[in-house]
Amino acid sequence: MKIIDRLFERKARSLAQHSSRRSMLRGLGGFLVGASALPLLPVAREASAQTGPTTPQEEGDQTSCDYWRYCAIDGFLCSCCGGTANSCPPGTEMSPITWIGTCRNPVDGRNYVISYNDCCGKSGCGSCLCQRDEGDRPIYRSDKTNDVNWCLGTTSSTYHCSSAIVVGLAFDNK
Ligand code: ABN
Repeated sequence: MKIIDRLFERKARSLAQHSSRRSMLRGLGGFLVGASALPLLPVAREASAQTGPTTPQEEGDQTSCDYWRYCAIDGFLCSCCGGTANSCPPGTEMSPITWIGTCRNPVDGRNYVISYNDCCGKSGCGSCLCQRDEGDRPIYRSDKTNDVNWCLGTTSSTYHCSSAIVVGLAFDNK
């Protein structure tokens, strides 16, 4: 038993001699700096993006042409055709080619970039035709042109309806 006691005593003394308050503070400082850098990691930024500015507080009737996201739309509202403002009706395919608008959300007063994705693969929905055209530009600015069938890159080029997806906050133009 004495041998074990002596061994522990020697270890404890050695530890006390070779560690100082300063080195302990250095270690603690390093830990705190490391912990504060965690939110900068891509995984943390991705997680906050999912609950961040791309999911604004909003209200309104998505089946009404007056709904704030439709400020630059021209087409049948997918939310009247079995889909939603964010999704295509069953049996149709969302076009990867879009046109872009900037609309003011009345709830928070901020401007958001909206991607208008046509839904394709069925004949024209025929309900809730909505034409608002804010910021619509001729075809030479194709990213801002709404009066075009954007069913490109899809299995079928037949237009059915248009969705309106919030993709992010717009830069302030001051
Ligand atoms: N982008 C909506 C649309 C589709 C077909 C024709 C005109 C407009």
